[in-house]
Amino acid sequence: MSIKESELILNPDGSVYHLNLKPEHIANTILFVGDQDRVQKISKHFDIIEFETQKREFKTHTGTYKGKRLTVMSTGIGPDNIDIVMNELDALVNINLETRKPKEALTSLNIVRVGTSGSLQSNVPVDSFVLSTHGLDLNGMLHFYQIKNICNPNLEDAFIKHTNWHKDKARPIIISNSQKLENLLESSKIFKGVTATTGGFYGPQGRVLRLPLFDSDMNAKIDSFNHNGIKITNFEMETSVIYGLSKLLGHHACSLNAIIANRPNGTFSKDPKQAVENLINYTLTKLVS
Ligand code: R1P
Repeated sequence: MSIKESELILNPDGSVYHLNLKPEHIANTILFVGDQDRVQKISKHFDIIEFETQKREFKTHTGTYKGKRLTVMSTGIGPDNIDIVMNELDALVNINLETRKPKEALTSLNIVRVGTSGSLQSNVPVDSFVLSTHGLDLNGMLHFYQIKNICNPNLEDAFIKHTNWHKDKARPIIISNSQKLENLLESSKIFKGVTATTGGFYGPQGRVLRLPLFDSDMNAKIDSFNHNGIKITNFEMETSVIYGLSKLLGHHACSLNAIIANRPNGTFSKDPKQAVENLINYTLTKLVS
């Protein structure tokens, strides 16, 4: 059965609807950044840029870095955008866009997020890097898919109990990264931990401007979670859904985070641009090592 035009929407030139990409436009290793201005901050290091496009917040550059073909793409902010990015990227490699049928052989992409993030632990300071061993999904988008095989029920139950997670909110899901990519990207210089992914920046991450929170103790409970040494290190807005959809679709994913804020200490990086530049250099060096 071929996938209907309303379900897999293609532009008149045959590219996928939101990303504006055709299969030949992407490399097997793809760097995700939230900010569209960060795409150029990565591709400026490339030997050549062979392709570039942008539609809405989705900006893509493909080229080579020290001979390795790479794509860098901005996802914009949040889990909802990741649903679009992951499904359309997967369609580019695992669906024949002419017959609109899934291909028989699976192509697995390597996806590395190069993001910014807020630390939840006072000993994970601003300007450090965190590699996300797991994504803790506090958002709920993944519940629209069949996620039974990618969950960690024991760890999730421990988190639900510790935080007294309210039954009316989506059940938190904890999804692991790609061990293969962690092995490639880790080093003794960076922190590792569980990254909590929220569907908002203010209330969902415990920030109060004018609106009171549903549970004002939630950040303190997240900070103090410790299950056999597994702790939640940082907040951001994409990792858990990148991990979840990558696992479901058969791709490899790992998230690297430049810590630009420390929530318990109330501090913010004096030079967040430099922190991001340092993480970009770290990531590119690791990818060709
Ligand atoms: C919020 O300011 C945004 O910054 C973080 C969050 O995940 C969210 O997307 O990441 P990026 O800097 O990669 O966008």
